[in-house]
Amino acid sequence: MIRIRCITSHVLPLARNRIAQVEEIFAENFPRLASYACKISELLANPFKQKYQTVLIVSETVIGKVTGFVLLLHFPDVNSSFLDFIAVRKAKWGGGLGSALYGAAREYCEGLSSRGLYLEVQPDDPGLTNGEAELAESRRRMRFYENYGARPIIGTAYHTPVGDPPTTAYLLFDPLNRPDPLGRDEARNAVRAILKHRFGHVVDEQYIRHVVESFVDDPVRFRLARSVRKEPTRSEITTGHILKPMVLVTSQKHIIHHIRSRGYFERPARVGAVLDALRPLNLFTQIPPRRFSEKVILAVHDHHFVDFLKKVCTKLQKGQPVYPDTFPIRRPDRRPRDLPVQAGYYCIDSCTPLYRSAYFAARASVDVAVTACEEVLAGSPVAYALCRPPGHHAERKVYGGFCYFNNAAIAAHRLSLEGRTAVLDIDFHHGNGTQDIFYARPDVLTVSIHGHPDYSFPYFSGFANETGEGPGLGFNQNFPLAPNTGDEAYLKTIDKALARIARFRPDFLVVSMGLDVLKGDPTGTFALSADALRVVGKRLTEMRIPMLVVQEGGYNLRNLKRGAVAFFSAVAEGSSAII
Ligand code: Q9C
Ligand code: ZN
Repeated sequence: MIRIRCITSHVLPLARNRIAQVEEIFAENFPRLASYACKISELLANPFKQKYQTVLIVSETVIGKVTGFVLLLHFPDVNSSFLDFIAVRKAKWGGGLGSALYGAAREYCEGLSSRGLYLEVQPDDPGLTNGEAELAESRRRMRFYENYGARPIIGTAYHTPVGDPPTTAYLLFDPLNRPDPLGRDEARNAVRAILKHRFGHVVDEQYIRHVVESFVDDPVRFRLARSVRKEPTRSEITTGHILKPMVLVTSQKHIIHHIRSRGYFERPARVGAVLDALRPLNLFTQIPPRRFSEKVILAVHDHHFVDFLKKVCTKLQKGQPVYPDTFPIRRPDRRPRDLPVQAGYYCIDSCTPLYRSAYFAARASVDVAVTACEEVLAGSPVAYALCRPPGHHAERKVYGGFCYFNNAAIAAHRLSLEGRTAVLDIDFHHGNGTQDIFYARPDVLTVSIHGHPDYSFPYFSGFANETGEGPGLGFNQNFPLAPNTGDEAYLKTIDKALARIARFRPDFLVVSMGLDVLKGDPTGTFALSADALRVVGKRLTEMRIPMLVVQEGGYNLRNLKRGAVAFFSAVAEGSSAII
């Protein structure tokens, strides 16, 4: 099994590791161009410095050994792409790796609606090659590309030798399955851009003009395929391997967690509803969660609290609940000795009972969030942790509001070790847990938009004057909104919240996403339409920050479906801008 991923960062540890491996493969395949290899990192670092955007696509094994790569340049001004390098590890020739990589490159270009993919190939004509072996190799390559529908452009001077020593190349054009003929001016503009911006160091303006003006046929003429057995069909040439840039993580382990008491709206069917609605849209690569140690939880939660949840749940019989009984109102810091009595010490409400399953489900939910978080660190522009149970009401040493461990805060803390991190909480309810965990920290900005606590759970927090404390002062912002808030007022508030976040200049954005903001939620009082969530999704991508979306609430199944569809269709549309 191989995975194909786009490397879009140059700073994150995983990306750096992949780039280093690409440099090795580069040196192995193109020893004469070794100096170019070290430029890859720089090209990725400044994607808009050149007139083209550099995209590095790698194939890797499940343990992260890079087996091959494609370096792709996209020229937005002429909406055309250029295949700069494609190579695989020497030991890995054959086995379809080349096809998987080239297929991925094509898929990427198609995703950009590129007019076509240009590439240079060594001539496959006897007069222009040295010896039989080279000729055979050139023919093999040409056959490979012809099979995808790529053809050499003929009747131009593109192959005019250039460089020191002079080299000759045929220019191929892969129309990416588009049927319309390639117009002369389109081709001229693309070729000018490629020669000027990619090969400007070896060709001068006179050479460029000579080559560009040699394109006279309109439309451009192509050499007939010499070797194609049959026209490839779309299904044959898509690899099916490339990771969609948006990743979704979820698990089945939450299903055991099913509390049937009245008013407990947080039920297993919520996850299935979201998955059923998203599946046909095919927006995500779904990956299974990995198991993470308790350390990730202990980084944000009190160890006595974690121990309490683990011990009390593990000791329960199946079906036997622990409800908080007595609350330490007069002695808030006095932790009772008896484990079940500690529920009153750690829990903020009377509606979140503990069962045996709660701890196990909560751990699995954390695994989902942290797995998705690792994908963001690996360079995914968007990862969606479809968590259940939710987490944002869980404070450092508090559970409640259907939440046990704070999935979003655990992930945000993990991200904050690699870069500036902001959390935007758009669940209907105030994210008191996330606020509490980062309240004194200036390195993680927390912003929450929610039903005003005068009218809504959690009632005791979420007021506008809670702005952080100590070094964290100014790094928490609440936007409480009145009951019946509609699309217009809500979207204005989103803009304010995003302006605050933009001012913080985060490297990562965690979105605690609750679909209980939609009209008709049994726990919320807003009157939002799904279209509002579409706008929210779009605005978020316009921030151009890699984003981890963590599922929080949302209890009306129809709302969960249409809300997720609206939000993620908009995010998918904008995700290519995130890098
Ligand atoms: N019996 C989330 O959306 N309602 N939690 C309390 C009192 C609690 C919602 C009702 C609503 C919690 C993650
Ligand atoms: Zn909620």
